Amino acid sequence: NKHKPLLIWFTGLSGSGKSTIANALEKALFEKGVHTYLLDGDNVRKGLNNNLSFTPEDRSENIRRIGEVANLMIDAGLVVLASFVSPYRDDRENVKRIVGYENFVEVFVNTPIEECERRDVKGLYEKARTGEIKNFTGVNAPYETPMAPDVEINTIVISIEEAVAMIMKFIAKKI
Ligand code: GGZ
Repeated sequence: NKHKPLLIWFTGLSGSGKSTIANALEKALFEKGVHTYLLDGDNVRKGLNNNLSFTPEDRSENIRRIGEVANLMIDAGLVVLASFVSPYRDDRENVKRIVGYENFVEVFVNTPIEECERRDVKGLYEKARTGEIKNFTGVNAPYETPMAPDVEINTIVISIEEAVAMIMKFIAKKI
């Protein structure tokens, strides 16, 4: 099955649903015979970027390296999905420049922080509130919302299936 390479970049708060949607999208793409690779905290921050923390500088370096890795994967012809908080506009813009504007799709998973905190899947918001975790995005570190995302998803009102369909529709003409 022939298709063009692409980077689908998911940005949003911890617990917003980025990885859940990215995983569901990857499955849908696989079923269409598209070759994908999903980059996320689990496979990047534990390996390549295991020397990086959550200071603004380290987050920028985290995102820069992910952009460069995604660019190599694009060279290899893959449709790359990347799921990272990526709270800084400049860092996301830098990734876009690295892979080329035509190869970049930005998906903003815009779930309100109240909902992310209510879910608190990993108990991290609780730890951030008590001060056990410093620099936690949305609590004591900033999140700069995308100005013009290609797709925007609020998981309070949009199901995973609907989110996948929205992204599929947007990328159909690109891959
Ligand atoms: C934000 C943090 C932090 C801090 C640990 N701030 O819900 P999660 O657990 O699985 O997703 C979050 C993940 C964020 O890593 P990223 O590489 O995506 O961040 S960035 O793009 O900003 O570099 C969360 C966990 O790691 N986590 N500490 N202080 N999220």
